[in-house]
Amino acid sequence: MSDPKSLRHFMEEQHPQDMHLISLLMHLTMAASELSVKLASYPFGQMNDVDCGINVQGEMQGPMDVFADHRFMLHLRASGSCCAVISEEQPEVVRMNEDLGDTAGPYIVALDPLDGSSNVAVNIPVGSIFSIYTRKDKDKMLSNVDYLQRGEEQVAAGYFLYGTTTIFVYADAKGVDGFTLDSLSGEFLHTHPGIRIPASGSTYAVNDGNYHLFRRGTQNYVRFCRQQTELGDVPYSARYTGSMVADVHRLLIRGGVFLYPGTTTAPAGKLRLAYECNPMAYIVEKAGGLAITGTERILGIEIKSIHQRSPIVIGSAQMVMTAGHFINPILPSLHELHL
Ligand code: AHM
Ligand code: MG
Repeated sequence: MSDPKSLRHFMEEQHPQDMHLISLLMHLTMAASELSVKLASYPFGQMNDVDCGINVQGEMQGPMDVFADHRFMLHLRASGSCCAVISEEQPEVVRMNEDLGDTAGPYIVALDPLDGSSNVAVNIPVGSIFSIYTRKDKDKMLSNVDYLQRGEEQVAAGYFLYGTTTIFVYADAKGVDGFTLDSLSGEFLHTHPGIRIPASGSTYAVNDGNYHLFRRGTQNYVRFCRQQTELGDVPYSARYTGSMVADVHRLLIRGGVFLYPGTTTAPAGKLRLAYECNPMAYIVEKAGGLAITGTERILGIEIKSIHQRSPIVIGSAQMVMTAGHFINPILPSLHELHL
């Protein structure tokens, strides 16, 4: 078997005309490599919940959140390919060169620099998630028309998973591919070509502690997952890490479903549309899966604000449809959802 090709080689073959996209990805991977080194040497037992401030969602920022946001911002600026960034850690859109009339690059990036960061202190995998959009009109000043694009308008999306190895999963119109960081060469190598999600799986991931806050349909689905068959088998195992990237990566490779539903106290759930739900939905759908709110397809949602939240059910298409029918008995068919 020949040696796996590098990410740069892969991108130059796939998108030979798009130097901006290649530059953007190379800079995103540089930030992720730095983050993986920093995470691996993070002082054991030191809490990431040393208070560094509160972000716009009212959540505490730890040192690693701040570091991750800083490194991604720095590299996105250096790429020269990105005119604006939406980050979980920034209250407003960051325009890369507003003073010069927003001339930096054609792409807009939505970013969760360090997802699941409360897991850092207990050595559980965390991740980074991003979406890439094209600005609508390079001759006009940037505006909400550029920032608030529906998920189906993404040109690419990806995540980095800092686990036993650092993995990069990248999706665009051509499909979904996985790359593993080779710590000797510092390169991301093409180790998972053409990822396709299994149509079904044997795990479900949900924060069961919220069960009593779920609506009736969601509770019924969770009970369905827990129940025994007539033969006494238990068809599903529960798997939930508190890091969406780790949970979604598992289901992308092995099949399964992940839910972060709305609750009676938080009807829109917890996860943010722009930089958590939309990129994950894009990746999973490009791999043959599905992502819905419970009532509609995530990628079709009209987005009204950059930090908007959305409920999500994502994973193997059959399992998502089953969950969807518990949550909303009149859910359209798979075919209609994709229209
Ligand atoms: P974060 O971006 O502040 O880290 O929050 C997102 C994370 C997801 O990775 C994960 O699925 C979810 O929050 C877990 O939330 P909970 O602890 O409520 O189950
Ligand atoms: Mg997050």
